[in-house]
Amino acid sequence: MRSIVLAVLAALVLAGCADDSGPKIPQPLSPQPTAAQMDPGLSVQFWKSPFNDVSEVERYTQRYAGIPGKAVTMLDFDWGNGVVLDSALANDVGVEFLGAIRLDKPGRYGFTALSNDGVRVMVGGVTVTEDGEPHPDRWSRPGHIEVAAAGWYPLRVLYYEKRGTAVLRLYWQQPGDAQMSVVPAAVLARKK
Ligand SMILES: [Ca+2]
Repeated sequence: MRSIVLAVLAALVLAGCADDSGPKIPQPLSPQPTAAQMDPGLSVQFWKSPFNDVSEVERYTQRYAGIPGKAVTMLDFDWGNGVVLDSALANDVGVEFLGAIRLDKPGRYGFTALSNDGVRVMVGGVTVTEDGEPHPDRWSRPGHIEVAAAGWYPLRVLYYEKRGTAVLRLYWQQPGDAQMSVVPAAVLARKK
């Protein structure tokens, strides 16, 4: 079932009908970091609040200091009814994941997230996909970016869990890929 859904998503991205606002150009990290300047994974901060939209998480990140969590190697989580990461919270928790993603070749990249509840994914300053309202497990509307040069790009993912079950998985489709796949840990890192 999942492979069928992913194939449909891939077709949408390839057809370009998932995003009618034209190519979005992400900005790479400048200067580009060396491997020695990077640690694997993404940094994590939490906020406790009864969020009802991912834009409220955005507002919290700008107004209030978050609670630091343990870094994560990738975004591939199904917490069920349990606690989200090391927040000690199973409900009403917002999360900011910060770091960078390595895009190894120029071209068109598609992104989608399987989430429960809301999610926003930003690559190189571009909001590439978002599904902001509370919802059961579902994929966000796929979006794409046009990458001019290979390298490291800023990655920022906002997420919140309102109540019930919680899921977060980040998928991408690299240039030439036939379908979406989970973004691997090997291309995620953060500055030391
Ligand atoms: Ca939920």
